[in-house]
Amino acid sequence: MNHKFPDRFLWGTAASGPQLEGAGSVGGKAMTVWDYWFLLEPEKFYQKIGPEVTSNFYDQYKEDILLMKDAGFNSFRTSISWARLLPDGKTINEEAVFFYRDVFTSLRENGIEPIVNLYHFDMPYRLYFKGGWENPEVVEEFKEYAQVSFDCFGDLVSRWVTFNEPIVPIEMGYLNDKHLPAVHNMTRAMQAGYYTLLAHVKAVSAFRQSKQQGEIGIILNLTPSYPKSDRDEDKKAANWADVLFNRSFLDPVVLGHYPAEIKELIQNENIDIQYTEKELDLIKNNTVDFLGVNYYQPRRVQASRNEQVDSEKILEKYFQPYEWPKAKMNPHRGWEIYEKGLYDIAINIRDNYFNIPWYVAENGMGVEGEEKFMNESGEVQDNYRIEFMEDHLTWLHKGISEGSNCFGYHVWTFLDNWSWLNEYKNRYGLFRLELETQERVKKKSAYWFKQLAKTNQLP
Ligand code: BGP
Repeated sequence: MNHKFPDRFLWGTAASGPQLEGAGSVGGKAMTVWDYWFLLEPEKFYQKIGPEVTSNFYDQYKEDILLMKDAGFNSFRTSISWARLLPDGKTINEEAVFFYRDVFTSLRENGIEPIVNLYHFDMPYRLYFKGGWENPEVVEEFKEYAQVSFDCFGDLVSRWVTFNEPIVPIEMGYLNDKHLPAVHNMTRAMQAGYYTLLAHVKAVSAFRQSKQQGEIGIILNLTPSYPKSDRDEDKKAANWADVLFNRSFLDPVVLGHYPAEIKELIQNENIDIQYTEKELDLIKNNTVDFLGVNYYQPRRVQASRNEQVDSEKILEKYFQPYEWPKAKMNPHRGWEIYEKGLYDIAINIRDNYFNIPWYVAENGMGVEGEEKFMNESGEVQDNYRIEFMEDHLTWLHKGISEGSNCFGYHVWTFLDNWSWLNEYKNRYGLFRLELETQERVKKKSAYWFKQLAKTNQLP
């Protein structure tokens, strides 16, 4: 079968400011919640490496953009830092404006389209202390930050993104202890989730009102939920997982309203959250132009076994994870690899979300201990990563050939970067980062990707 992709397909790479930039306390940047957490509890970080330096893109972006060009990328989706652009929330940091303008200009000069995201888990520290996404004032501040970004960079950016994976800080910070505030509280989770959505919607509305050129969207991590069996209880459980982890953002941003089950959950559990009808109208009238999708792994779900769960773990009443015996696991990271999930997403968007234009905003393979795959000249022979991309792209291609409106694929990531929970343990890059020297070394997958982008088809 001919695996040719549509004309003008974006072959890109994805990254985020806080994971790539470094310069954590340089260039006028204020602290983010991650800088703060690392200062406070460095022992919580796996390798005790904080976000201060990361991959030093701040100093090396010119060389890095040439590497991207050389690898055949025609698109780069990254994020700008709220704490860098508006360190005190009001005054625009001119150094940040210069830096980002120069990055976007250099990308364009090298034939790479910047897709710019405003928020990638990096809450400014001063706003965290105001209650973060639980405080409606933070929503207003986000709207202003979005407006400043459009004003400063609108001539260089034609695709904007409000949030990356908005559900993740909610799940990890309010139902888990992997992001701050590290609590287990369903009511707070729902409130913070709602205000995150409102912040997104207000940024979209500001974008439309200021008659910006270009388009605006959001990036969601979609995890198709597959039931353990055809039994109704398991199918119902899978639906709950889908509603909570996918549709709680997907439906409002594309369809303009929440799924009915969210109301049911709020009533069942007596969850008291603040909202107004006017805000719901704003949600209805500010849907996105396009969708970015991050896909790594699916969710396998079964009906809950326990009716009685403590209030910290309400969701266990609705569904429980299930280990599918046939799952193919990434032996180097522990996540399931299920390529067909990307096809299922493509068809779901086609059939249930107006076939909205969408692109893969992240897909990639994290590997621990990649040094062992190095050849004599120090080049990582990452055949497993090539196979991973090839298999996912084969299913994506099938989705596109059946009419799904996907316009690009972005691999996570260009260069090994710092990660929230594991720092540099799992390497994802098509280029290796030598931590001690900051040297960038091409991996085998970078050669493969170049060929793919050049021919616009799978080999
Ligand atoms: C996504 C995030 C990225 C990135 C990636 C890999 O959810 O948007 O920021 O980190 O996952 O995950 P990890 O770094 O935890 O292996």
